[in-house]
Amino acid sequence: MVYNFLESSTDKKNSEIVIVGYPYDSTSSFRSGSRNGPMALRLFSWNLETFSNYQKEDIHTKNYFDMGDVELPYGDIKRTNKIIYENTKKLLKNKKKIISLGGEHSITYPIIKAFNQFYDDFILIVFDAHADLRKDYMGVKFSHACVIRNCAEIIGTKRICQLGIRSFTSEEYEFSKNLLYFSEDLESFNFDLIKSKKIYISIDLDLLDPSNIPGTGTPEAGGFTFKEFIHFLLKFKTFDIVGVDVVELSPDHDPSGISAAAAAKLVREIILFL
Ligand SMILES: [Mn+2]
Repeated sequence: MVYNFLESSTDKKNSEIVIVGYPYDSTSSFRSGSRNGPMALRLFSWNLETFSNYQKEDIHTKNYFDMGDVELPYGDIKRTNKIIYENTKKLLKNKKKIISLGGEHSITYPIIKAFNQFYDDFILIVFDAHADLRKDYMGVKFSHACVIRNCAEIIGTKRICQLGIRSFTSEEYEFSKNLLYFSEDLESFNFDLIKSKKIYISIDLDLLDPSNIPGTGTPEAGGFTFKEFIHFLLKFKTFDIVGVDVVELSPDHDPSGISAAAAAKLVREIILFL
């Protein structure tokens, strides 16, 4: 078994980028398994070149350290939120750029809470098939189905852009009208909305079509290809990206491994634009 992301540095202190796994999947509304996401992603990263065919750069031009997975108490979302929040704060205090690996999407809430203490006006860009704007899911406020609504409580609706969203309730649709941006597609995004802003990017892998990434907890038909998404994502390269998370990889639902392979390739590209 491989325990770190592709050829990552062993020097945490001098690494500008830290990769961290949060293997949490206790509020998954359909099928669980994303607790195994970070390790599967790491394993498949070793199948990649360190040189990016898209950006024509080698990730060894960056210093990136993989601190492994943080141990979390399954079943206790409040305690989990606290641990993720404290860990994120500690990394930010040490001036690290963070790539957080899920686990389910609920991990984004404590991360955003911590980021908001360090960067007061960053924009949250969310790529997802689902709006995740419910007030609660069967009475559970910190469910992964509510994560962006919870983020809005911290940073406000006008600092959130949601792209690629193709699954929501009528209430979520109404609420989405308060956001800075909300769209089912990618290409019509107006980059002027986020001009000169710091950016945090949250990527729920079910944004992609289930034919490209079948290994997610809540697959949703009608998504993007890996190629479409990566080319769009790279348009953010000129922005000041302060942090990224990649969530909802559920490798046990995809014995072929193509989901973990795609997720790993995505993280390689993210290292280069941080
Ligand atoms: Mn989703």
